[in-house]
Amino acid sequence: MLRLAIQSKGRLNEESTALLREIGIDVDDSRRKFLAQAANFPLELLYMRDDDIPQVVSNGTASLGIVGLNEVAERGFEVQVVEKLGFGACRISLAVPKTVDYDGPQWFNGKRIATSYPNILRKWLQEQGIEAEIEVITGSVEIAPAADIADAIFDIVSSGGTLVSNGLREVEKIFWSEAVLISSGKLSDEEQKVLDEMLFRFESAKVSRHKKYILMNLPQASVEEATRILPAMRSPTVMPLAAEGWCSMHSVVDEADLWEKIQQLKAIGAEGILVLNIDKIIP
Ligand code: PRT
Ligand code: ZN
Repeated sequence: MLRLAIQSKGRLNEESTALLREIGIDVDDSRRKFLAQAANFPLELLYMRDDDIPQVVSNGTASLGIVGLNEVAERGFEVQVVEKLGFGACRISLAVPKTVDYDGPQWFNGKRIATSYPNILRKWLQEQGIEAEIEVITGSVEIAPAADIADAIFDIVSSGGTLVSNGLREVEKIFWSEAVLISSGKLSDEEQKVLDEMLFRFESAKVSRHKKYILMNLPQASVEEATRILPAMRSPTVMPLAAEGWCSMHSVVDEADLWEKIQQLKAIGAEGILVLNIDKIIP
């Protein structure tokens, strides 16, 4: 049985459980127990605050965890980052009141900076040779300058809206984060097998995301051109139609290119184009 620690509530909780569901692991978090077992996979879920996840993984209480890379870097516990999960993207930045005449990192010399990420900040200040005072606060860091607790802040930014609404300006982007799967690095052979199966499924989920299945009727004479437009995984499937000189072509296309490809296909005579969602692709 493999134990995976995930955030019990907060920004990463929903997407962590959605990702597990996407790879076919049934998680029932309706009762929000501290510890819950997946119905159809040898996985046990440990629900906790994100701050504690790096520690429980490093000490082996859980073999795996899903947490922001920011927490991994800040806490400093020894864990392995197994996989980037592609959600929870954010950065940790230095921001100053928008009225400040900011002239580069040296501005921070002698200033007070409020943050919940003192370790990441300290490291950056040292690298830059800046002497500043770090004020550790755990919530509502963005109000620190207005409350005269600090001259600047070092906090998580995603859209930037929170900074703007607090009269702050992002001046240095220092650390980039997203949700990651971490491991204690001390898995038994059996646990490793379960992890390998999860990674295989993650890969399939990643490949299937933003892909569409496309099929159309095509004049036989346009097959070569259409194959250039739709390269597919190996090569598109072409099947004859009852109508002479026509065939049906099936392929997979990136959602981002979909409309451009459809235009190109129509231009070479494609008709009756169907676009379908893909549930899974097993490469
Ligand atoms: O209770 P628990 O300790 O588990 O949760 P928490 O309150 O510590 O964390 P939570 O749920 O807020 O965030 C969990 C993780 O989500 C973080 O550690 C990051 O890895 C990631 N993440 C992604 C974010 C954001 N985006 C984010 N925007 N975490 C926080 N924010 C906050 C930020 O602190 C600031 O207040 O959102 C505000 C900024 O957002 P914008 O969009 O206005 O720039
Ligand atoms: Zn937290």
